[in-house]
Parts: sequence; C-alpha cells; structure tokens
Amino acid sequence: MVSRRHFIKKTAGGLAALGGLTLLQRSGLAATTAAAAIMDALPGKQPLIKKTFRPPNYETPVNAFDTPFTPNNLFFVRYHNAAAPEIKAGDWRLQIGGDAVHSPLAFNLEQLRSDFEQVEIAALCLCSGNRRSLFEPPVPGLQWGHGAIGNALWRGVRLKDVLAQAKIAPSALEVSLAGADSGVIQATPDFVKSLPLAKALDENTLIAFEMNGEPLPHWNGFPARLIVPGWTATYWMKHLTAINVISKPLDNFWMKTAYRLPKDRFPGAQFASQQTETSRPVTEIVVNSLITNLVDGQTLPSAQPIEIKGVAWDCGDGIARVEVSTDGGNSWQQALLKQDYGRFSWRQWHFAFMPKHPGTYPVMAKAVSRSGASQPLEPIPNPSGYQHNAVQKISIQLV
Ligand SMILES: Nc1nc2c(c(=O)[nH]1)N[C@H]1C(S)=C(S)[C@@H](COP(=O)(O)O)O[C@H]1N2
Ligand SMILES: [Mo]
Repeated sequence: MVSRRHFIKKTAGGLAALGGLTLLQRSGLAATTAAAAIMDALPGKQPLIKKTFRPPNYETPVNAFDTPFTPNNLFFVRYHNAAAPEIKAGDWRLQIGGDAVHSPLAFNLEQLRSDFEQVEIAALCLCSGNRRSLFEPPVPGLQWGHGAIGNALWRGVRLKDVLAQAKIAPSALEVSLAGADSGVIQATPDFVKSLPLAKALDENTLIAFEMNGEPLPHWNGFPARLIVPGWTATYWMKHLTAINVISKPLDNFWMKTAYRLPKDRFPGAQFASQQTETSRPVTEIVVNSLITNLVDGQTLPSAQPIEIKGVAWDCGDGIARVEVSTDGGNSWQQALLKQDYGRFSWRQWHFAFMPKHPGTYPVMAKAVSRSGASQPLEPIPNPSGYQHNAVQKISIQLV
C-alpha cells in the first residue's frame, strides 16, 4: 500500500503524471477513468480529484480515508454556484431573522463564539450525490466517485441556542439557510436551503467555526457553516450569512426540484412541509460502507494474510457490525470495528483475510446499523442519482 504522503508527492501539481494515474486507479475510483482523473490543488489544499474548476468541485482520493478524521487539506469541496468570496473573520456577520422570529439579531464571529456554549461533535459530511457515477444507466449531475465524503470533528454553537435568543414565533415551520456565495447572479439559482424546525432545533445541529481543531478552511465554509449530523451535506450551508425562521415552506429550486427522491423508495426522516404526492427531499444519510485499502483488479501475494480496511456509517443510529465476504457474497464474516467517536462519525473497520490458494477473490463489505438497516446489493434507482449505498464489490487477484 502506497502511503498517502507518497501519493501526494507523486501527484502534486496540475495533471497527474502517469505514475499518479496508476496510483489513482489503485485508490479505488472504479468509475473514474484514468483520463478523467485530474489531480489539482486549490490554495491551501493538497491535490484532490478535480471534477469541475468553476464552480470548484473536488473529491478526496479514497486512500486518504485511512485516518478516523479526514485532514482539512484533503477534505472534499463542493459548490453549486461560484465559490464564495474570501471572507475576513472581522467582516463577517450572521443575520437571524425571518417572519417567524420576534427579535431579529446579528452576530459577529467573536459574539457567536463567546455568547453561547461551545460543543464538539464528530460527524460525517456526505454529499447526497456521492458515487453518482456508479449508477447504471448513468444519471445526469456531477459524476462523483467515492470521495465526496469526509469525517471531521466540528466545534461550534448549537443552532437552537442562537435561535432561542431571536425568540421563535409559534408559526415557525422551517429554518432557511443562506451562504455568502448565494448572492452571485448566475444561470443557477441562489443556493438557499431549509430544514424542518425540529431538525434545526436538534441539539446536534451546530453553527460550526472549527474543523479538526482549526478554523474552517475557506473551501469548507470559513468562517462558519451549518453542521447537520446524520443528514446529507446539502443542508450544511457554508459561509453562513443568513438564517431565517419562516412560517411557509421555502419555495425555490434547491428545495422543490433538486435534492429530491421518489417518495416511498428510501428510508430516512420525513420533511413533511416539503413532501408532495410523488417526491420528498433527501434527508438522512443511508447506511453504507467503503473499502479503503484495496482496489478492483489489485494483485497481491496469496502466501500471507491480507488486511482489508474500510469505513462504515449511517444516519446516527450507529454501526452495529460490518460483514466482509471474500467469495462474492456466498458467505460473510464479521470485521473488527475500531474506536467509536460517536454515533454521527464514521467507524473504521478491518478484517484479516487468510487466502487458502491463489486465484480471483470477489471482496465485498456490508454495514449493518444498530437499527438493523443494511445495504442493498444494487443501488436504489432515482432520477438524480442520490443515496448510492449498494454493497461494494471488488475483485482481487492473489498470485
Ligand atoms: N454556501 C454553500 N454551502 C454549501 C454548498 C454550496 O454550494 N454553497 N453545497 C452543499 C453541498 S451539496 C455539499 S455536499 C457540502 C460540501 O461541503 P464541503 O465543500 O465542505 O465538502 O456543502 C454544502 N454547503
Ligand atoms: Mo452535495
């Protein structure tokens, strides 16, 4: 296994060198063809897999997922519109308002940090469209591989504490969230999202200003972003500037058209005020797992035990177990779970495979949550390619 440091050194700079491409293929990006796997470093970031430059959309190579927390400079980047302008901490203001608060408020960063109790939560940030490129037949949208995901330790203040100061009116229905990048006039509509009031008031929903013990990187929402543990990252508004408590459902493209699933095909919390006869918003993360140290087609010596490593996650029920198959799903054995950093964090796991003879081994991993939910063998079809959580199957050659 090539170390991450070595990987980065090899691929630093614009286009990946040939050696870099080989390593990329080894990193398990099954659906990303070598030709499309372009490594590029945004200012302050290590090289990531560039999907688009404008807006900036970069995914993390899978072999960077071998630590419990994804380093800030390797964390994926996703923007719908132009990237946010760089905000100076001293210039930033957060407005709290909307028709369903009695006392609109504004905070600067210092006030936000000092006026409320600070809390820290380990939580997985997962793009709803992660693995979209694996859907067959292909679906439109950003063709993410496995890397639109990252686990971090977030520090901030509870949204519910901040909203309490603004005094929520009984008519409150949703809480809308806008970031500094949403004012740009472009073909795409402003990126503004809303949460149901109950989720906004959940004690785990934070306005975070630190990630893994450091200020948020610009690309991940400096100076503050919303953290909605257990829900997909579409609600995790970066460069948060305005929070409005509203008494009517937010009616915009990002709520009514994008980030929606066919109504009864997926598990996950309801978002009643945004549901229609036929569709519902993406809400909670579905149970899932990823093999992080082996890739499809990899050749290994059969004479020694092979360590299979990965991560598993769900919406916050917690991971009960991870099962690994080395015979294409005929039999399953339990992997060992590593340290538990809390129910919203992903969980690292490992499994010692003792091959008996050379040959081709189809390796699969399947997570089961504490609520009993597990991964399907085939992805659940949906028009925009969200929530891909099919069991991963890779083939390794033992010689
Ligand atoms: N301001 C702002 N916040 C945003 C977005 C955006 O386009 N603008 N995209 C959302 C989506 S869809 C995702 S997946 C996450 C990605 O977070 P990251 O860029 O820190 O990895 O940010 C969310 N917050
Ligand atoms: Mo996303």
